[in-house]
Amino acid sequence: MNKEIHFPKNFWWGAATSGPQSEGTFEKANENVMDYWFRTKPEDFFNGVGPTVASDFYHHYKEDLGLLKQIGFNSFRTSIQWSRLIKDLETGEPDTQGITFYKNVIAEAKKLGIELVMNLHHFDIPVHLLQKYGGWESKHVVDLFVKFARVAFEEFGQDIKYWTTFNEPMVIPEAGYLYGFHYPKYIGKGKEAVQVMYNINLASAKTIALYKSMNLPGQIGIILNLTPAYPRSDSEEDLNASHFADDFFNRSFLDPAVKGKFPETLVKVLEKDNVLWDSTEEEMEIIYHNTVDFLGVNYYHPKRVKAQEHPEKYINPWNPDKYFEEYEWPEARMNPYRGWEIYPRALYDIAKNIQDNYGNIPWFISENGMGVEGEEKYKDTNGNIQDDYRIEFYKEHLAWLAKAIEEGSSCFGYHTWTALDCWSWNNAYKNRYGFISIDLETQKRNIKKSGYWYKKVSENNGFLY
Ligand code: BGP
Repeated sequence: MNKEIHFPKNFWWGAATSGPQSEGTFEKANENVMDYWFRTKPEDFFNGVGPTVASDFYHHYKEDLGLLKQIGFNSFRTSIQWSRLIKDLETGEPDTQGITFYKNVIAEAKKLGIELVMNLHHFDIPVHLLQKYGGWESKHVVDLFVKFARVAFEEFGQDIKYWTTFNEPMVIPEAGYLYGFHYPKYIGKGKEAVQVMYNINLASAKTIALYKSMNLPGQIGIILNLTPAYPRSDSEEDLNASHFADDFFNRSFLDPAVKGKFPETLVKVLEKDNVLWDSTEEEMEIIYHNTVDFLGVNYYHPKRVKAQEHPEKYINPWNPDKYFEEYEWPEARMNPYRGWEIYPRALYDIAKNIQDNYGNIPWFISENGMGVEGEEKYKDTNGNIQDDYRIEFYKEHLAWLAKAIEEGSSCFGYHTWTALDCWSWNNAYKNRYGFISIDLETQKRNIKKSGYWYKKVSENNGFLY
């Protein structure tokens, strides 16, 4: 083939991680929901490994940021843990050790010339707020989140130019209230899921309003996992199913974030089924007036959907599965380790959708990656993992992204998941995603083949494909 794949000037090359998945729980002021889940039920985690040490970024941040520089990063996303920054969750009184840690990280990134994107919530609500108020079901928690954001903006707002309010907010109702794979692990709590979805949208808008009122020298956005819902066929039933899945899982956050309002088709269905969120006109105004400056898009795999054959099973209690069903597309190419479909073309479809329907708002890929189990078997004699499969995965995705940019998409960067192998919610260290491997016994870091490859891509702002 040997086509030149090229990206615009100043394109972001980097990766994302999150505080709770990389720092370890050292010296934290409070426990977040994952810390608590692990402490009380370690058997839920792969090989019984929890977030206690994670990649020990807390102690290794200098070395780690140096490694990122070495493999060509010009930008990097991580998150501030609410449970680390804030000591008193009600008053918002900060923890001095927490402030010092994040200040050090920010100063180091600055020294290296790495643009830091700082996210405020990565599934890591302090567990106390879940136990006392029901977490994101509560509007009081929305206001406590804004208090936390204020501390972050006051302390770090002069240095951080790119903020994001939430990472993959849809995962909170989806995984925590509908399908039970994140704590509090509820299954089928549809009405609560809808309220959580609304409250988080409100929290994001209120945080944006606060940020704008503080006249800080930066921008604020949100990170959404966009999962295109491809219908099984062109039949009206399958098309309706894909429309609903898109409304519920993508547009429920994308529309308020960019357009300031929820999709009318979604509101109608929820109203008809009597599960619409509790809201006030004043809140809707806040959402309307506080949209994002830019968007981050996490993409891993698409959804393949068809009409639901047994809607009656999902009426009482109400569940969005009433309107669609996922199915296995016979032509799907799968990542056998993570069980997710690999479908690079979706990046092009996402870019087109943003271009055509969301005013071509500036956006970047904020996560994209391939989790692989048992990577040690690909080690060469120097201990470096030869992850050619990952390079292939990135090339395929980047080629589609480049095509969209050539056709006018406003995408300004590409961040993978992730930089250094890190701990993950229920899979712990089962699937590794990094450019840099970590030996969990010794904490020794080793750059994988993909890391050296990425350095060249960043230097050349492209690659031959
Ligand atoms: C995204 C999350 C990340 C990360 C990634 C990989 O949804 O934002 O936190 O974990 O998925 O998924 P997993 O670790 O479950 O394989």
